[in-house]
Amino acid sequence: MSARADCLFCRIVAGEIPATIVHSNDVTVAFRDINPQAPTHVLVVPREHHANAAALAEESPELLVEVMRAGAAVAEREGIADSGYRLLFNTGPDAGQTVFHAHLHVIGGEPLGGMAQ
Ligand code: IU
Repeated sequence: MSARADCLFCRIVAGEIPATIVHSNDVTVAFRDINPQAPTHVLVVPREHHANAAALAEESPELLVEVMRAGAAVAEREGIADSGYRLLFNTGPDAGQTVFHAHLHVIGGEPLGGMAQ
Protein backbone atom coordinates (compact mmCIF):
# COMPACT_ATOMS: atom_id res chain seq x y z
CA MET A 1 0.00 0.00 0.00
CA SER A 2 1.39 3.39 -0.87
CA ALA A 3 1.42 6.44 1.38
CA ARG A 4 -1.80 8.40 1.56
CA ALA A 5 -1.73 12.18 1.50
CA ASP A 6 -4.79 12.34 3.77
CA CYS A 7 -3.35 9.95 6.40
CA LEU A 8 -1.74 11.57 9.45
CA PHE A 9 0.53 8.62 10.21
CA CYS A 10 1.63 8.23 6.55
CA ARG A 11 2.64 11.88 6.77
CA ILE A 12 4.56 11.34 10.03
CA VAL A 13 6.33 8.35 8.42
CA ALA A 14 7.21 10.57 5.44
CA GLY A 15 8.61 13.26 7.76
CA GLU A 16 6.00 15.78 6.61
CA ILE A 17 4.53 16.18 10.10
CA PRO A 18 6.88 16.36 13.09
CA ALA A 19 6.85 13.67 15.77
CA THR A 20 9.23 12.54 18.47
CA ILE A 21 10.64 9.40 16.88
CA VAL A 22 12.02 6.90 19.38
CA HIS A 23 12.73 3.96 17.08
CA SER A 24 12.66 3.24 13.39
CA ASN A 25 13.78 0.63 10.90
CA ASP A 26 13.05 -0.31 7.29
CA VAL A 27 9.45 -1.26 7.94
CA THR A 28 8.28 0.48 11.14
CA VAL A 29 8.43 3.86 12.87
CA ALA A 30 7.75 4.49 16.59
CA PHE A 31 6.98 7.91 18.03
CA ARG A 32 5.63 9.38 21.27
CA ASP A 33 1.87 9.80 21.52
CA ILE A 34 0.99 13.51 21.73
CA ASN A 35 -1.56 12.77 24.47
CA PRO A 36 0.20 10.21 26.66
CA GLN A 37 -1.93 8.05 28.93
CA ALA A 38 1.04 6.84 31.02
CA PRO A 39 4.70 7.81 31.55
CA THR A 40 5.60 5.77 28.46
CA HIS A 41 3.12 5.98 25.60
CA VAL A 42 4.60 5.27 22.19
CA LEU A 43 2.87 4.40 18.92
CA VAL A 44 4.46 1.89 16.54
CA VAL A 45 3.24 2.10 12.95
CA PRO A 46 4.12 0.14 9.84
CA ARG A 47 5.57 2.39 7.17
CA GLU A 48 3.04 0.91 4.75
CA HIS A 49 -0.53 2.08 5.05
CA HIS A 50 -2.97 -0.47 6.45
CA ALA A 51 -6.26 0.72 7.92
CA ASN A 52 -6.12 -1.22 11.19
CA ALA A 53 -4.55 -4.24 12.87
CA ALA A 54 -7.03 -6.69 11.35
CA ALA A 55 -6.33 -5.40 7.83
CA LEU A 56 -2.60 -5.53 8.55
CA ALA A 57 -2.88 -9.16 9.68
CA GLU A 58 -4.72 -10.08 6.48
CA GLU A 59 -2.66 -8.03 4.06
CA SER A 60 0.83 -8.40 5.50
CA PRO A 61 1.10 -10.77 8.46
CA GLU A 62 4.91 -10.65 8.51
CA LEU A 63 4.68 -6.87 8.89
CA LEU A 64 2.36 -7.29 11.88
CA VAL A 65 5.09 -9.39 13.49
CA GLU A 66 7.59 -6.61 12.80
CA VAL A 67 5.28 -4.09 14.48
CA MET A 68 5.06 -6.34 17.57
CA ARG A 69 8.84 -6.80 17.60
CA ALA A 70 9.33 -3.05 17.38
CA GLY A 71 6.92 -2.62 20.31
CA ALA A 72 9.02 -4.97 22.40
CA ALA A 73 12.19 -3.12 21.35
CA VAL A 74 10.63 0.19 22.39
CA ALA A 75 9.71 -1.28 25.78
CA GLU A 76 13.32 -2.43 26.25
CA ARG A 77 14.65 0.96 25.28
CA GLU A 78 12.20 2.76 27.57
CA GLY A 79 13.26 0.55 30.49
CA ILE A 80 9.80 -0.93 31.07
CA ALA A 81 10.34 -4.43 29.68
CA ASP A 82 10.85 -6.00 33.13
CA SER A 83 8.15 -4.09 35.00
CA GLY A 84 5.64 -4.79 32.24
CA TYR A 85 3.70 -2.87 29.65
CA ARG A 86 0.59 -3.00 27.53
CA LEU A 87 0.48 -3.54 23.75
CA LEU A 88 -2.84 -2.37 22.38
CA PHE A 89 -4.49 -2.01 18.97
CA ASN A 90 -7.74 -0.07 18.93
CA THR A 91 -9.60 -1.45 15.93
CA GLY A 92 -12.65 0.40 14.65
CA PRO A 93 -14.70 3.31 15.99
CA ASP A 94 -16.26 1.52 18.98
CA ALA A 95 -12.77 0.75 20.26
CA GLY A 96 -11.85 4.40 20.01
CA GLN A 97 -9.71 4.14 16.88
CA THR A 98 -9.34 7.69 15.61
CA VAL A 99 -6.46 7.34 13.14
CA PHE A 100 -7.09 4.74 10.46
CA HIS A 101 -3.49 3.68 9.87
CA ALA A 102 -2.69 0.62 12.01
CA HIS A 103 -0.80 1.60 15.16
CA LEU A 104 0.32 -0.33 18.20
CA HIS A 105 0.14 1.53 21.51
CA VAL A 106 3.05 0.71 23.85
CA ILE A 107 1.93 1.87 27.28
CA GLY A 108 3.70 1.53 30.62
CA GLY A 109 5.95 3.07 33.23
CA GLU A 110 3.43 2.74 36.06
CA PRO A 111 0.93 0.10 37.23
CA LEU A 112 -1.89 0.01 34.68
CA GLY A 113 -5.42 -0.61 35.90
CA GLY A 114 -8.16 -2.54 34.13
CA MET A 115 -8.14 -3.91 30.62
CA ALA A 116 -8.50 -0.80 28.48
CA GLN A 117 -6.55 2.40 28.54
P1 IU B 1 -6.34 5.53 18.50
O1 IU B 1 -6.04 4.10 18.87
O2 IU B 1 -6.69 5.70 17.03
O3 IU B 1 -7.35 6.19 19.40
O4 IU B 1 -4.98 6.31 18.76
C1 IU B 1 -4.61 7.45 18.08
C2 IU B 1 -3.55 8.06 18.91
O5 IU B 1 -2.84 8.98 18.11
C3 IU B 1 -4.08 8.81 20.13
O6 IU B 1 -3.55 8.24 21.31
C4 IU B 1 -3.59 10.23 19.88
O7 IU B 1 -3.18 10.88 21.07
C5 IU B 1 -2.42 10.01 18.95
N1 IU B 1 -2.06 11.11 18.11
C6 IU B 1 -0.73 11.48 17.99
O8 IU B 1 0.15 10.91 18.62
N2 IU B 1 -0.40 12.51 17.16
C7 IU B 1 -1.36 13.21 16.47
O9 IU B 1 -1.03 14.14 15.74
C8 IU B 1 -2.74 12.79 16.62
C9 IU B 1 -3.05 11.75 17.42
I1 IU B 1 -4.28 13.81 15.64
